[in-house]
Amino acid sequence: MGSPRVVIIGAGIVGTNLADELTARGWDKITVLDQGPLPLTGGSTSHAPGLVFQTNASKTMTELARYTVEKFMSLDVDGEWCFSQLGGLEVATTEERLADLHRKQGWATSWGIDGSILDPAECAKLHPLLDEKRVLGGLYVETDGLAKASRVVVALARRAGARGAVFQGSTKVIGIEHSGGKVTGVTTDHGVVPADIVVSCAGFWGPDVGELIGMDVPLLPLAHQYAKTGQIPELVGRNTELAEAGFPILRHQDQDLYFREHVDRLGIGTYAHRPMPVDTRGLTDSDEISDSDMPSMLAFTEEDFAPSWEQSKLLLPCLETAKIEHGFNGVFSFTPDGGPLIGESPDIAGFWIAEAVWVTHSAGVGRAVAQLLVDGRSEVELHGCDVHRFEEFQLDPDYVSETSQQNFVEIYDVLHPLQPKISPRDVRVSPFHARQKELGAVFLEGAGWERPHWYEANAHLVQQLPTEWQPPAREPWAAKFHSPIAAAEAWKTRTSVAMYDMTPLKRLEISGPGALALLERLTTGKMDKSIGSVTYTLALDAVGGVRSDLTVARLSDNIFQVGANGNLDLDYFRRQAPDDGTVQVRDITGGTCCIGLWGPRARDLVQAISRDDFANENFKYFRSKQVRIGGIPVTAMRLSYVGELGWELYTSADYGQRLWDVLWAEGQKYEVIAAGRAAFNSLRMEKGYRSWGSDMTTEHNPYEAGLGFAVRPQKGDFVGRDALEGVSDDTVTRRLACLMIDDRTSVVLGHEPVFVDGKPAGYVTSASFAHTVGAPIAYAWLPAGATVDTAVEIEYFGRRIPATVVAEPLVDPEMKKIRS
Ligand code: FAD
Ligand code: THG
Repeated sequence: MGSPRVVIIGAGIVGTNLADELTARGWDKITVLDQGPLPLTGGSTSHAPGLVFQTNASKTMTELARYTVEKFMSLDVDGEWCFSQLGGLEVATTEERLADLHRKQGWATSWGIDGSILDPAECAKLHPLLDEKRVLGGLYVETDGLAKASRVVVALARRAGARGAVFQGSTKVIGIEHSGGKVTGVTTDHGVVPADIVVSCAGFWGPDVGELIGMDVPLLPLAHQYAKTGQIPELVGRNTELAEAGFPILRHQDQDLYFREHVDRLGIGTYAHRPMPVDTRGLTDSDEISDSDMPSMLAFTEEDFAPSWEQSKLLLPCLETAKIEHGFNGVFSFTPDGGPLIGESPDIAGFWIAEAVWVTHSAGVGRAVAQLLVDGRSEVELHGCDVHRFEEFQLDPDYVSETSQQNFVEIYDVLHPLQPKISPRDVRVSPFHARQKELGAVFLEGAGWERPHWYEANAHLVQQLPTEWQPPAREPWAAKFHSPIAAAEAWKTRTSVAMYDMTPLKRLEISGPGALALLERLTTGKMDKSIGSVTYTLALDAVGGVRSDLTVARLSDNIFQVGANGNLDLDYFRRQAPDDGTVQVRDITGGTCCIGLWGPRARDLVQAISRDDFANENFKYFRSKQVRIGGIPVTAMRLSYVGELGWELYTSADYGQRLWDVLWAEGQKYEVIAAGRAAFNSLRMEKGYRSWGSDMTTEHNPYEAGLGFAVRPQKGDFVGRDALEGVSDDTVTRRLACLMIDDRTSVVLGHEPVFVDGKPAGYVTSASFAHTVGAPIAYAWLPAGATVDTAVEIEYFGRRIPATVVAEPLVDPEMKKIRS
């Protein structure tokens, strides 16, 4: 048998890392093709200055970077270094940035990277070219440094070559061959190369290669300026030609700048200029490459650099007498959300991409893709990197262009976790949108949907809040994109009744004679139940990691409605469905809509305008029914993510506004309100309900996540079942724990490190003010030993906030309200 034949398109830092990682796993039929000459192909890697700052808000990205450092540290070419661990220094020149560096230092701690906040004198001591007076402080990460990208590709090509991989330059892929929905090889300008698997690592040419096979690759090539100065007297004699640099790599994000040494010169990179989209059709042809002329290097536009040059001189006064000697506009990839793009074509099996990857994450991505191909699963959790995370409209080239340019502009900005997208907006609106606007909804965007976070129409309720419901004032950061109106909306939900727009919740219809069998195989719960049953269940991966949590409603023998978490679920069910026509998987989100009608008075309200029976005996918890409400056909499901009596009311989009209106009109007798996501998120946490993607991912098994109750091994075989044999609540070593903040006022936001006995022990996944109990709470991953009543500390902007592990759920643990 042997290993499959793999063609890798692109011999940049991603393609060579992948070849290395695959051959390390014993795959020996690897061919790496590049249109440019080897080893320097003229792609982005050929001139990358190679700064590696590992710390990122994303745990995954930080882990990919950490592995890259570790791997590159172990490489050399004839004794010459591939990674120089000079340390990384990010300086602050504004109070806002200094605070943000504290927040970032928290992320470093959360993800297991050592970082420290330095005062100006310490910064200047590490990097004496800095003007100490301009700097308020810095974040120093000792393990950051410089990757010598052009040498790494040589080291890796040699190693992979020695293990059998073939590297072939000056060979352009001009077609992808496939038959029967499977890839069979590539066509090049020198003929066909057969393959069982093709991985495009074509960098910013990704969309062009994708087009060969009709696959959307949502990235935008953008130019980014990099310049080298002439000789700097202060650097003369400091660095050898080999070492190149001695000071830490440096970032000055307040001015969108970064710096490194090139022996006795300085290199300056800037993102302060206008976004400059690049059309790959206009680039230098790959067979005419030289050091100064290659497709990824465009002519320097000096006027764009001028303000950055002035700012550089202010931070590094030694530049005042220096000149720019050489500059260029270098090309690399940007994406709508800044993440990389990894995944297999939805249509042609065996065609993969790994693109929009920085040098910083390249080895991590190479390993992840190799693991996906060889083992079917990457050890680093990848949902934020999966190309199928995007909704269909997000693949449109104009959308990709606009949002990727926005990402370029914001690359070093201090961004709040709730920061709203500015454009495009109003891409997807629910049928209730007009009514929501009338009620003064404050919308934030998610997956293109306009989602009310709170309603200004409820402002008057804040004055009516009973004392115990009055929320404490928030410090400015936690107060951003938040309103005390959320407290009033939470109060009304728990004491009266509220309408929540659940339309953006991803909904799939899985139907056909094979639907039941598919769901039985892919989920942890029993699916062969009566019509009208609703099941909360999990989809696991092969090793028992949680790939999603779902609700499955059986609407008829062969029709199931699945409440899901996002496009990855759709992609998964589509791929897993048999291709014999016995199962149809349809995304019904946009054609339908949903109102969550929740609160103690929900039944009274809905019963008043329906002839169907909503009494507890006849409409039990976790059941669904086809009903009519105010004359509108509705699929009602009795469940509630906010943990109250009530229903999710689904109807087709055309009836949506009418359904809202009839509920609203009758609801006036019951003091109904419209409520938004700020309250929603708080209520779901109080009730102990997890949010997939933040609280748990494939990294965690159900027992660790507190979801063991949803696993039914006795039902028979399903994906992940065997892997969980012997695992239980008692065997896990870490757990998602609920924390309550002791001072009852300090709200944290997520990703903060948690300390047990003064040592970093875990991190916050989601957090909110729990209005019903009158205290901020947080969920956090902690060692299993941190049981109820354990005292912990959460670090927030450098401050330690005492908190305590509490028993959950905090609200209605006996399910009295929700089942009444
Ligand atoms: P590339 O190196 O571009 O490789 C893709 C390869 O695919 C190319 O060799 C190309 O010839 C080949 N190819 C494309 N189409 C075909 C085809 N049809 N047939 C055959 N071959 C094909 N990142 C950092 O982490 N730190 C930094 O400090 C940093 N600084 C940067 C500064 C500048 C000025 C620029 C431009 C980028 C910088 N980057 C940095 C980003 C980094 O350089 C890139 O993200 C990275 O090099 C991309 O690697 P890659 O292998 O995906 O792409
Ligand atoms: N509604 C619907 N589908 C969904 C969500 C939703 N799918 C995705 C996401 N949200 C899933 N998350 C949850 C989390 C908890 C519950 C429902 C959806 C829930 N849990 C009960 C509990 O833990 O007590 C389950 C009880 C049981 O299994 O009987 O209700 O919001 N449609």
